[in-house]
Amino acid sequence: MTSRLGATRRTVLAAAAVGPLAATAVQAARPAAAGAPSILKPLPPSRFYDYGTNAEMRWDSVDPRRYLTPQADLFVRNHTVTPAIDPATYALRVFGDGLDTPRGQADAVSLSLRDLKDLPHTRLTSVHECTGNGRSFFGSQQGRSASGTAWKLGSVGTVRWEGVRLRHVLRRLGLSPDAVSVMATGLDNAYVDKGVDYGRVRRPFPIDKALDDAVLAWGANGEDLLPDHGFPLRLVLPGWVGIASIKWLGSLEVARRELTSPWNTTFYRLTGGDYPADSPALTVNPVRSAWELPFGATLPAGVPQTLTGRSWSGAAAIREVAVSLDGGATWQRADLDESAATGGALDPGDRGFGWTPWSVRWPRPRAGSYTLLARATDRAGRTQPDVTPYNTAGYFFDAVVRHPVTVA
Ligand SMILES: Nc1nc2c(c(=O)[nH]1)N[C@H]1C(S)=C(S)[C@@H](COP(=O)(O)O)O[C@H]1N2
Ligand SMILES: [Mo]
Repeated sequence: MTSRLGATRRTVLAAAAVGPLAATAVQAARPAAAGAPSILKPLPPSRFYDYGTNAEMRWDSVDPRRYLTPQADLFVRNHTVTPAIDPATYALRVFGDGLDTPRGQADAVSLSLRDLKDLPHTRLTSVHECTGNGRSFFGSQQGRSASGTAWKLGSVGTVRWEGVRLRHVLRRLGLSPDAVSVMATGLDNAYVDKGVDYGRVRRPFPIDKALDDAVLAWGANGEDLLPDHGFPLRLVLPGWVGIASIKWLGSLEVARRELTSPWNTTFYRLTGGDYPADSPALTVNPVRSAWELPFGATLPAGVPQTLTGRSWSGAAAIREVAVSLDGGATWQRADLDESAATGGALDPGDRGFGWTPWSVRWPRPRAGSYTLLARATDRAGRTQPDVTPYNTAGYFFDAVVRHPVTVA
């Protein structure tokens, strides 16, 4: 251990010493050709809804026996286009007055993938989810549509990330006790919307999160990250809104003052509806549930069924899932597969948590139309409501979703 840490220290110090030099060699992502697809991986219609720059996992394509979401099936949310980044010349730049030796952008410490992989490795399983997951139900279930990608419930997955704890990196570089805020910036193109150039996708987060469970991840489920999911390195802020987990991580600024970007001052806040004019930037994801069935699925009459689904929360593991097969007239407890969520699928030392698979028996379904409901409660005591208060951007739809099926 000491020799490894010793080597690491030398590497990082060497990197720091050549900071300005290395910084000039930092690869900007290769700009994508005009008309290039935003998403590079295949999006077969049997497994995805394709929205152009975004793609949603179909819950009816989820294999109930598989706990983690394969990268090939994971939703994609791109503000612009997946960039091509050469891992050999890639470097993460770290700067700011929150380092104990303050550094400007021009003399940022430059860390190669090798430098990062020489630090202690960590694995952490977490639910990865877009803030707008479920947005379409504001319109279809509550009669008031919100603007933005009309996700059903599939902009979510559970991933076992591999990387290094951000706290190891910051401690190794030397962190000022006065540091309060970290800004993560991606290497993808600047985000331009309705003629406004917002610059590169970036979002600040508190130093407490950085020192708690933030991970700089180069791997997912035992593979390198796919280009669409942030290759060669992304930030992961477990349990937080997807936008917090910046892909293609280019730089981290560590500061002694609160940093801001449009992604925490303008976007990703609850506004409109009954919300006050100002509300805090969104952080921890709410509780949600999905059935592993198509909407409008047809089930055979008289044949005993085992229906499956999953529930998840950004704050804690799931404690209980109540399900109704008759539109809410009667409720029962689903059988939770907690071994998968809290033990079985995880390595020792993995402090994270993923979603909780569950199942319910339907012994003798009779012909007719039915509405399936699932309402989860997490171990932090949060329960899915019947109605989610409206907000203009359609974030955090966490109400119980009415899932229609036909038995015939
Ligand atoms: N650099 C960068 N990071 C980003 C984004 C982006 O467009 N650019 N999208 C964010 C959003 S809104 C979400 S929900 C997640 C999606 O991650 P995924 O595409 O790997 O599923 O990445 C976040 N990180
Ligand atoms: Mo998102």
